Amino acid sequence: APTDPTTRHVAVLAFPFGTHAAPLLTLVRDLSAAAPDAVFSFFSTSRSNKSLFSSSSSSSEEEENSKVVPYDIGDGTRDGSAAAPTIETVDAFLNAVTGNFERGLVEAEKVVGVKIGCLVSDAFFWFAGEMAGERRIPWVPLWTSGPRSLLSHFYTDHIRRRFEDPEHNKEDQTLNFLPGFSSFRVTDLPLGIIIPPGKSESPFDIMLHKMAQTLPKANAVVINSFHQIDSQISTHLKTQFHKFLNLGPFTLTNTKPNNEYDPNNCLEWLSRQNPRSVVYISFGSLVVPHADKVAILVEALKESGFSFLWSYRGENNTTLFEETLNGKLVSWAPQVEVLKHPSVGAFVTHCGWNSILESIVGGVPMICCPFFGDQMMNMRTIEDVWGIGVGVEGVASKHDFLKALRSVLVEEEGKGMRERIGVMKKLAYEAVIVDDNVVDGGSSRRDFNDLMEIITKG
Ligand code: U2F
Repeated sequence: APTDPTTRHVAVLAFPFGTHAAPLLTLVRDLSAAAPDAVFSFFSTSRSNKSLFSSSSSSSEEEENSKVVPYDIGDGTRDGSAAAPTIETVDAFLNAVTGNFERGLVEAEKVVGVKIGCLVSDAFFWFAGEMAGERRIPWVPLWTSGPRSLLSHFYTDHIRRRFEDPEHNKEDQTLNFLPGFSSFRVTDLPLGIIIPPGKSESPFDIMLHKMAQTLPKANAVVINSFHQIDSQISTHLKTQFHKFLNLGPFTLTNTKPNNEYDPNNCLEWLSRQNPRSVVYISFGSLVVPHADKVAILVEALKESGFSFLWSYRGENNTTLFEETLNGKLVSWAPQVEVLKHPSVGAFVTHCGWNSILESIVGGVPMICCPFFGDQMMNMRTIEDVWGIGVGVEGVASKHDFLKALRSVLVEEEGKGMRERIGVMKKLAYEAVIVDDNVVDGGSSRRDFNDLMEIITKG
């Protein structure tokens, strides 16, 4: 079928590490489906593009007609071979990235033959705001974590001033001066907001700090979330930015099916387990838990008798997982579907934002083991604000894990968590309703239409 003639060109700048580029691509595909006359030039590293564009479930014909076109840009290493992200590979990428993106935009304009009219980027890329400013086109940054961590980054300067005051520091470690944060403490803040005494800001910290200062200039700050998940925080952010648009959960708005790639037959295995009897374990795409932590969790699982499905990244230490354990160890699981499966009763997670949303959509309470970044704050939100999980922090013992497993899967507490997460699940589904009788559908649909106005104006 002939495709619509291209009259608009949107450039998209992805952060190629962790689960950042995938939700950005989901958003861009949804935008593309709604704007058939636009071409979206999608910039990421070749490693990131390869995994994103090959794992898509589209047919080759669809791919051919697709108006989302990947462009590879250098990752800051000489041969483009940066492996697993470390502080060094991320810094090398950041050092090279602005020049690489600039050259990429010029190339894409030549290829498409239409000037870029809008810049969509990962929110980390504050400099995309400047690039858009120079071109006098709209800038739309996507924040890939939750609204609370965004709000705390936004107040970086304010928070630093507070905690630099030695009196305040001594007596009061709470964040009660931020709206909706009275039960949060300074130790819950995402990394990079407070710089420990004697240390200086890393390139990553500087990027986050500049992001906080630049986001108010964006035409709209968008997020993979829904307003009702934390309406007080969302409402406050709406007063700070030109527009703050909740567009998710993306696993529900997605115009393409979610990744159901299941090479290890996890879903079939789950279908042979009892309802709500399985513990699903995953620490996301970056975290490799220390072998001691793995051993402790294995011990707790053994003693508890619960069966488990573990998407395992780490040393190949299968001797830990003896045959006596009723569990399945895989290198990849179709997580979105796993969390919707009735056999799954608890999710042991590092508290990455995508995992949290997927757990809410599945209605599965969480056992939280945060490692870095926004994960401490996400854990505190799950435990204290939403009451849909329990935290197992720091140097956890077998006893701590056992207690957490029992509280979610056996005790009365778990029942309350399931009820509360059930309410959130319902709100998530309501946010994405498309109802022909209701003019704009649910809140995330309305916000999406708002975003379309910005994209198609450019
Ligand atoms: C960084 O998070 P991660 O990439 O480590 O973790 P998540 O945000 O939880 O995303 C993991 C995604 O990978 C999918 C899973 C999630 O969508 O469904 N997945 C899967 O499908 N199968 C598997 O076997 C394992 C994973 C960062 F570390 C966090 O702190 C941030 O919150 C996050 C978002 O900015 O990015």
